[in-house]
Amino acid sequence: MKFPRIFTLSVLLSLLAPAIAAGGPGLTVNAYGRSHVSLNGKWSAIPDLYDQGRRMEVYKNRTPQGNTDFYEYSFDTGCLRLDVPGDWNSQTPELKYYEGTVWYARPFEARAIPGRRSVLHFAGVSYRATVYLNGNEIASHEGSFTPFEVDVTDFLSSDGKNFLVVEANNRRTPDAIPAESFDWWNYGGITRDVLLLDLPERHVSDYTVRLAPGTSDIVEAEVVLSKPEGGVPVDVAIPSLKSKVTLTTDADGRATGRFRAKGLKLWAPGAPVLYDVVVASPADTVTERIGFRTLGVDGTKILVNGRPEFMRSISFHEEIPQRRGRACTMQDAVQLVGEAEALGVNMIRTAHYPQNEHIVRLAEERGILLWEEIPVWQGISFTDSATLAKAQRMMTEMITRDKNRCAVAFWSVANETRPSPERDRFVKALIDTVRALDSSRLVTAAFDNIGYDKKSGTFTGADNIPSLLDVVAVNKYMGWYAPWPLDPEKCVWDFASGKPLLISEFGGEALYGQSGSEDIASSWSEEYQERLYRDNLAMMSRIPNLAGISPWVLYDFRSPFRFHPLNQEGWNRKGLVGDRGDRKKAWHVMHDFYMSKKNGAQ
Ligand code: GCB
Repeated sequence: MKFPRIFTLSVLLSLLAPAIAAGGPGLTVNAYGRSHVSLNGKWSAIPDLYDQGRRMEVYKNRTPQGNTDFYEYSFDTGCLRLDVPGDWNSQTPELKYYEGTVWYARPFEARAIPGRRSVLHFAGVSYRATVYLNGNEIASHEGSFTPFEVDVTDFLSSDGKNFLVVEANNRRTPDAIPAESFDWWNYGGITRDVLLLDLPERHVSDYTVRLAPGTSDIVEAEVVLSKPEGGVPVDVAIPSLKSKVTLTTDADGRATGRFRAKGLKLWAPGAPVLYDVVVASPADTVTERIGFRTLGVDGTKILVNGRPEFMRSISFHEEIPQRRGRACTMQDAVQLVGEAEALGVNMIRTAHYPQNEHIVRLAEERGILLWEEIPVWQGISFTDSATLAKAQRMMTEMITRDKNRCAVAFWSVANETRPSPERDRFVKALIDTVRALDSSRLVTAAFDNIGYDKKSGTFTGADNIPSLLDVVAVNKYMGWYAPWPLDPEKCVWDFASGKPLLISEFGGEALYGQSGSEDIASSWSEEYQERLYRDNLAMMSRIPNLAGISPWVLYDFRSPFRFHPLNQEGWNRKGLVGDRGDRKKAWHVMHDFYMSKKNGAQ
């Protein structure tokens, strides 16, 4: 829910209590495609270790008026300045390990314009955000990796001079998602773009445009207007194909329909085709590049456009290792997606959370499929109904943001969660949420409770969730966390049989440039990692329902509990590429394997 877009003054005054900004219908779909000004750039910042800023009302940004007046803060003189988008950890040494509150502030110019709405769009703030405009608390949001918005039209000052404050807090808590411990850096701050959208009062707030099930040139569209108003004509068109339909809204301001797009070429991995799709109501026109493809499962195969596609995947975190900071710009996306592409992938697992839209859109432009997930990572509070509601909201925000991205093939609901009645209930509820929101994609989850069963002589595991999924994924660290119980060439797998199985993680650590024995894990050598890759690929070739592979991980990444003083120094070294961008020996093993798969090897 966000602020209703029309306020009378009295309603406004009674609503000076904060709104909870959330996703779902409250998000403007395709925010980057709307008329907007960027509020990126240098922001003033005050770290607030003891959380005293609220008591001191720093968000009011007062300046002393008389001789006896003083305030113990200022966003002006000598204030810390931080780049937005950007994490605070990498911008100043004092904040490298900081977990707490930082007050961000900046002025901007904007006036309310009759007939238009001004909407603040935050692409991502880590982890909790409270937003204040001109001294009023106007919104709050929890979750680092999904966007939120607030309509600020009625809060803009009449002289056009506005002061925006964001209280960002990244303290880890047991009820959060992810919870208190996770294997990546807890970057804090306004880590993604901030946009001020300029929308017509009656605008197109949401649309879904995709292929109708079972067809290859029938496009189905659902459009929602910002006001519940019936009888409004809405056009959906693909001008380059000269195809168009005019729909009419129902009383809720919603219109649905289909049209034939003759000559439509499908988007496919490695052969991306995107069309300018125009959605127009009498008051608003929005254009977005959209691709069309079909997805399905046939037994143990994953089908894209009706053809089996083996997933040659890689995972990465939203991190630029060389900068020791969060990836946040299109240039960063070019680096990450480009390095994935060089490996020969047709899919990226964006681990372990929805990554920024630059990454998602670039992957789609380059013809790379995507797996997206929310950070339900290991130790979530499965017994807490508020945590479940949070996960469902994050899922809704992610799907709302990316439902028109044909590159997204998989929504993943959980990573390495251990079976229990509470966990089963939680994950099942999330699966139901995903299916209710989007029936057009494959639902998956990654499991690590698979082991070698001596009695049956197979790798197997018991879990209630896989039967609810379209595609089952397994993280398995043979040769690293688990010793080989038998020769890799002799391993037999029996898990999720009859369904497509992805190995969604495997790997081991190596320090770039370190040579040592290929037989000794504690050599942390490139040779050991290289051998581990060869052994794992040999094992995987014997998994009957294998539908794809996603090694862990593209780049070494920062993780506070990777303590080894010589080999890790705060880095998880499972990267195929080191923290300075050097490709390790195992990179070549994977690259050769993907090239041979690409060229048709079974
Ligand atoms: C996993 C997790 C991943 C970790 C990885 C590791 O299973 O899913 O987030 O980073 O193992 O390196 O241990």
